[in-house]
Amino acid sequence: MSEPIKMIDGFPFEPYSHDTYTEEEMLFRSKVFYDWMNKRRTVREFANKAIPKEVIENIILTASTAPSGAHKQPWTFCVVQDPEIKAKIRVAAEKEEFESYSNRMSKEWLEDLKPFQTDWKKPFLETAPYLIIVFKKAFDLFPDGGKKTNYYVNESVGLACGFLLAAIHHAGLVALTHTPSPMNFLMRILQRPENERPFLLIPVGYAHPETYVPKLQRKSMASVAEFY
Ligand code: IYR
Repeated sequence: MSEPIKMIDGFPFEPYSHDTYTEEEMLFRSKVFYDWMNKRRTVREFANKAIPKEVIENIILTASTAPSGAHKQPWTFCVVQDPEIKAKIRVAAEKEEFESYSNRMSKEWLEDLKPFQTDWKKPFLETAPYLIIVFKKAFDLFPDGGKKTNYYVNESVGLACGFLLAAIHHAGLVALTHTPSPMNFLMRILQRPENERPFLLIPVGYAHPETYVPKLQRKSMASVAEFY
């Protein structure tokens, strides 16, 4: 049966329905979801184990359900599985990261990163079975060469990345939100069009079986929220 469409000012609208819950169910569901999301951690060591491509596709479809300015969905998710391209990305990223850790980052910044024990070496760019490189589209490009500006691009792509990380966690996989800086080399290696800029590089895979993550404390309710 087709959806009853209502035209408003010449534009089609469809009925919206969604699941609702009793207060008791909401309390339970919100707590279970929080406990489960609270288990997500950034992981830097990956098992060299394959993942079906369809899982990655579902994760990307989930990310692409994020809200965006005027529903322009100003993002491209580039999925790299090819070992040769991964190797190229690693070489270029390590070159920039070596420079950043040696000269570009402040003493305070390096001090703040010590608990995470990061450095310029990025082996995960080759061990993770997939690299998802998220590009933001400042404007849309049309085949006739026309351009149209997008809106709230950083907010939109940031939201999509949040959805992406939640979907990765939901699939039982792990990810790293990696920001080699500067990351223009990704445009060159992946030959992206002129309207795209790299936003985040997200290796995805299974966690290495002997993974340790920094012991972190998340901020309390009182320090992250104000109720008026
Ligand atoms: N981009 C560098 C440095 C780095 C910066 C921050 I802020 C982090 O939270 C982690 C790393 C790197 O990826 O190593």
